[in-house]
Amino acid sequence: IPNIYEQIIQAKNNGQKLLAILLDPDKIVLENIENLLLKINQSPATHIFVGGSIVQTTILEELIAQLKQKTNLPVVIFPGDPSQISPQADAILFLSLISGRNPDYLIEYQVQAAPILKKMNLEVISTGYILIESGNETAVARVSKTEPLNRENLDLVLATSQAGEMLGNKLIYLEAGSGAKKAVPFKMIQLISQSVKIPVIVGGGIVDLQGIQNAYNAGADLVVIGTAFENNSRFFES
Ligand code: 1GP
Repeated sequence: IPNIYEQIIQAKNNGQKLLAILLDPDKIVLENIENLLLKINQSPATHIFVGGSIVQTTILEELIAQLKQKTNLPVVIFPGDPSQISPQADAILFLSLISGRNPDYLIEYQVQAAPILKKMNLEVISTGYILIESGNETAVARVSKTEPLNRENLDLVLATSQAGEMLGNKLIYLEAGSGAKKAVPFKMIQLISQSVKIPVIVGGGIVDLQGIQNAYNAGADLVVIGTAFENNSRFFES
């Protein structure tokens, strides 16, 4: 079976668009998990991302175990920090927050995580993670203590994405931040997806099906939906 990154590349080559539901372990009530799993299985999602800026609960392992048992979707860790690594998942986005200038999120956490990941079978997918200004302060900006890139400054986002690709990242993630007021601009997605060869993930502040479609039309290969599905498990039925 092809690994998760190979599947993403194959989908990109075939023009097939991907969709990830982001589950924040802090916001999941395990008692309601059956209903959640049902909604996920009925949804068009192709991936489940698990993680958050700060995860305080201990349900991470139980949540991933349930997801692995009761869905067929690949479970990908989208970590806020090295405490969110679990050997039960299929892969991890090995993020470097390249829009910011906080060394902890550029290299320190990666140094801490590397020996842990070496002992596991998790597929490691290096990802250039780029935070875009979104009209409100999001948890990523607050927790990482970094400034998002100006949403008008296409040149800087472009140079950052290109640098991310040249550094060997396998994915570029354009992130407006969870609960963003404004999603990543159409023109920005268009420019970046035309300018780098690697797949582009887009997320943050997408609240309806049209928003997902717009991101795809602009060239996004994978769209991430967190808050909208969290608030309404029938989101994909609308
Ligand atoms: C956050 O991109 C994801 O990392 C999803 O954001 O919660 O706004 O959908 P939302």
